[in-house]
Amino acid sequence: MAILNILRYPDARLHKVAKPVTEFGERIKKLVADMAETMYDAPGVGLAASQVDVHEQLLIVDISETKDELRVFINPQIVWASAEKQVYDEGCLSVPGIYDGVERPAQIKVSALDADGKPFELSADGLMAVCIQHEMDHLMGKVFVEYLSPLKRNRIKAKMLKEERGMEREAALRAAGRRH
Ligand code: K1U
Ligand code: ZN
Repeated sequence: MAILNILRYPDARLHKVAKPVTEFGERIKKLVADMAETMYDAPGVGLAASQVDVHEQLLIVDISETKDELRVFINPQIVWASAEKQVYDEGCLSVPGIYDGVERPAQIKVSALDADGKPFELSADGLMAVCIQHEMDHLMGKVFVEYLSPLKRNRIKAKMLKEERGMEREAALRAAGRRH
């Protein structure tokens, strides 16, 4: 298994639209295992393949306290969504440190394939419903900050770019230190 690099907003690759998975086998099993290790290490409660620069329709979720209830959704589709909405303070491993309210349907029914390519349906509410919808947005190239006002989004973008420059400076200093 391996810990994968999580793309950080505003990386343009986060806006790519994922393609359906068409072949099931060892490559998908390894991707799921690597994504799970990456999500638990972060830590997070969900992760979409798009966030690790794999633009295929695969997402994982584990909202359990014990971190032993991993769910895999491949080629997911929302087949029903409630008229009732809920607002949840969402976070994102691609936008670390930022949490803000997003309104979404409170209950959903999703159809998807599991890691073996077997179809299933799941009804979800609460955090599970939030998380699945958030991860499905990633597969469509959408990051949750796009639900926020342009003012908030631009502030977040500026903060993330400043942090990125800081990380690049630190990496350059470390590399220079290794040369001397
Ligand atoms: O980046 C992601 O898509 C994962 C994201 C999922 C999510 C969480 C909350 C609302 C909507 C979507 C995260 O996991 S952010 C981190 C987080 O919420 C968390 C981390 C540790 C323990 C519990 C939650
Ligand atoms: Zn996210």
